[in-house]
Amino acid sequence: MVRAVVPREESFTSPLRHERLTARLGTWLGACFAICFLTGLYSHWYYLPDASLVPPTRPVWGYRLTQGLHVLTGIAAIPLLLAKLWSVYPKLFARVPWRDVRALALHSVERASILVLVAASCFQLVVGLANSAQWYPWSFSFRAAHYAGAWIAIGALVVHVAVKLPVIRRAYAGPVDEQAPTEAGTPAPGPRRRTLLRATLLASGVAVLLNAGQTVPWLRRVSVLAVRTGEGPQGVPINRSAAAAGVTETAVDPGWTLTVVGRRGEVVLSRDDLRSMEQRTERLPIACVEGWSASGEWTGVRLSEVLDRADVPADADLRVVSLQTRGSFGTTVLPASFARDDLTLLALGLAGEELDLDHGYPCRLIAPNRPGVMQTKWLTRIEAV
Ligand SMILES: Nc1nc2c(c(=O)[nH]1)N[C@H]1C(S)=C(S)[C@@H](COP(=O)(O)O)O[C@H]1N2
Ligand SMILES: [Mo]
Repeated sequence: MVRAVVPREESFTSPLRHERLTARLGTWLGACFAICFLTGLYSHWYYLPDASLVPPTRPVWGYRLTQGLHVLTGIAAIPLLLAKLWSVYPKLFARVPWRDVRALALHSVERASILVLVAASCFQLVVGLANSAQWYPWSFSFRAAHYAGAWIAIGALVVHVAVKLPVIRRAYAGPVDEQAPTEAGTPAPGPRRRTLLRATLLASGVAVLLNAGQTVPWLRRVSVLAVRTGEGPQGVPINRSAAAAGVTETAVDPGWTLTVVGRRGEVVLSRDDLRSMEQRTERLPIACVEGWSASGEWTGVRLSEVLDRADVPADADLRVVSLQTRGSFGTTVLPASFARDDLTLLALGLAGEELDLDHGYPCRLIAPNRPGVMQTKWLTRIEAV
């Protein structure tokens, strides 16, 4: 008989499971989700087509910080979410009030909203983690799906907190462990809820430490789980290599030129032309949307000086085109405020050396406070849009 095998909510008797624990786990999880959501929105800003609302170019490490926080709070959320699901899963077996239509309706709405919350949260964390590992076992657009998932998760979270507010208040009215003695007059044996709460927070902290080295240089040696160690030619990791982008021949062609299209036709610059202009060195980070970041000493020409040579209007946004023949990110749009920033370079060198082929030789874009994915390598053409 089914009844004999399917447990009931009351079948789960661990005294660790309690709204006092669930509420506290929920607070930490909610904080992680809030930071993830806000930093994710910030990142999304860079992809908006609206030219009137352009992200700022300062601080230069802004995107590095927000993207690092985004990925690390997402990682911290995983142990918290697992512990929280463990603390409430007996509710899956709660009795359904079949006979009372009103109660049944309420029950169903509540269940459906929790299903949406749990599904969206799991989806966001799994897909986000896979993306930070550069693993795309799906065919949908990561960015579109992760963005839609974020609104669903955060919307369901707000509803959830509103619905549970009375429970949350009650849960916080006292400490996580009641001091109530058992029948025998002694505290219940076994671990206490406080211990479980601390262990979960510790697990989150360790998970963060094991990954943070991909963006915090002095944690590199601790972060054995980090997908990017921070190693790479000239002290910066490589995202897509020249071979993967299909530029190994075109990029080293001695006849390479950069074409800059301005108001009165185009200006064609060789590498020697660029070399003969004033060379500047700026320390700017590459902050990849996958969560790793690294700072580099880039040397090259100020982009605005090149644009002036070609008579490009000061308020023009630019289309920046690379030699790349395969895959995405070969072309990006650079807003005028970034193009005209004094720190924005057409880099020819990195760490005092000629730019490595995999870092974008012969010439790459590097701008302050900009997602790594938009720091286009192996440039061939720049034009006003
Ligand atoms: N043409 C081109 N430029 C590109 C890419 C690319 O795939 N093609 N990848 C971008 C991404 S996702 C990042 S994070 C940075 C990484 O630069 P690096 O490999 O020099 O560290 O380059 C960006 N520039
Ligand atoms: Mo990236």
